[in-house]
Amino acid sequence: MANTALITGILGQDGPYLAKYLVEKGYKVYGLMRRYSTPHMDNLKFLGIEHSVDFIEGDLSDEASLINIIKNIRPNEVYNLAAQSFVGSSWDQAKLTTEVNSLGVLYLLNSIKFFSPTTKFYQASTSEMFGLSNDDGYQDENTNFHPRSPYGISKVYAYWMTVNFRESYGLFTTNGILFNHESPLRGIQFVTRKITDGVVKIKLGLAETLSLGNLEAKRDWGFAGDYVEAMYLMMQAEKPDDYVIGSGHCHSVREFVELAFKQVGISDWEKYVTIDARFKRPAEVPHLQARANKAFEKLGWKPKVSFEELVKVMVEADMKRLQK
Ligand code: NAP
Ligand code: F7E
Repeated sequence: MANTALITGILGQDGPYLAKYLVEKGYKVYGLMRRYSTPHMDNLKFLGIEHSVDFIEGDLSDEASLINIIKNIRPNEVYNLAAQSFVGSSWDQAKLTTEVNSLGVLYLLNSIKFFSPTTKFYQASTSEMFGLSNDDGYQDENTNFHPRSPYGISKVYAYWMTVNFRESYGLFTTNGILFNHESPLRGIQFVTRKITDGVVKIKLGLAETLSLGNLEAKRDWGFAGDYVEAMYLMMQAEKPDDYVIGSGHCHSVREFVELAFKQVGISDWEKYVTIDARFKRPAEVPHLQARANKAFEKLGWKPKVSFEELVKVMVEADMKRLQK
């Protein structure tokens, strides 16, 4: 019988990449989505897999909906990708962020514990948990957490709850501590996609300027398609464990902007970029850079798409979309 997987957050960025990856491996994939008046299937359509997923309605803030889903499907694997994932909004919507990102994980873990204890569980943990912690310039599985936003804090709770269900009840639960990963499916609010969309609009004469916040923040950016493979590999490991996933390379927002403009043939980019305090964070995470040696060695995982290729792919995709 085919392996079954439930993916929460199926309509976001990572959900469609993971669904495609698992479908190609022969999995039957269920996708949990909220109730919408009009569901937005664009990301699944972009990858051509909107007909390969069985959709189930549920919400991470509604425990009973999760219990029913786990009880009825009893999937082999649950990938919990659903979240209020935008750091910038988490100060203004701290309660919602906590309910979905922290309590939602507790609800899912309890549903598995009581109704399907052999189900393996993947938690979408994040480099935002490290925040200010940056001992030698890198972060790995031994780095302390010092989150800087309600988002980061909500994910620390979920991280430890995932560890605790493993230690307390012997469940197969694993944390992927993923550093920033992007793609043409990235939400438009996140800085990379905001930049590639804005740069292409300027090139096509559809916009005059691009407003950004802190250009000096540094991130370890990779390609989402590479990172979902790491999620799968963690779930196939003999023993459940927690892994940092990132490229090990770090670039500033400024470098991303410069490269994106260069991609469309604009070198005097400064004259198009304005700084707007509204896009600055009350507390910034200045520098994230992964030391992902554990994943390289134990999972045999390696990222394939470089920073330069990522910028190129994203700019090209926005150009194609906006030229239509
Ligand atoms: P995303 O594009 O924002 O997708 C998140 C998904 O969660 C969306 O489809 C959203 O539904 C869904 N969702 C939100 N609230 C929900 C609720 N109450 N019940 C059910 N579903 C809900 O995020 P992503 O970039 O794919 O990231 C996937 C996961 O990895 C997230 O948990 C994120 O926090 C984490 N993460 C991301 C990165 C990264 O760089 N991308 C790095 C580390 C960790 P709608 O489509 O209706 O909004
Ligand atoms: O910001 C700076 C901003 O919103 C990156 C999520 O997927 O990755 C993501 O969180 C940096 C920050 O991503 C703008 O201050 C400057 O330093 O693209 P972002 P994020 O906050 O790193 C982690 C790993 C996750 O887990 C999250 O779910 O860029 N920045 N100017 C800006 N950021 C935005 N959004 N908009 C600006 O105008």
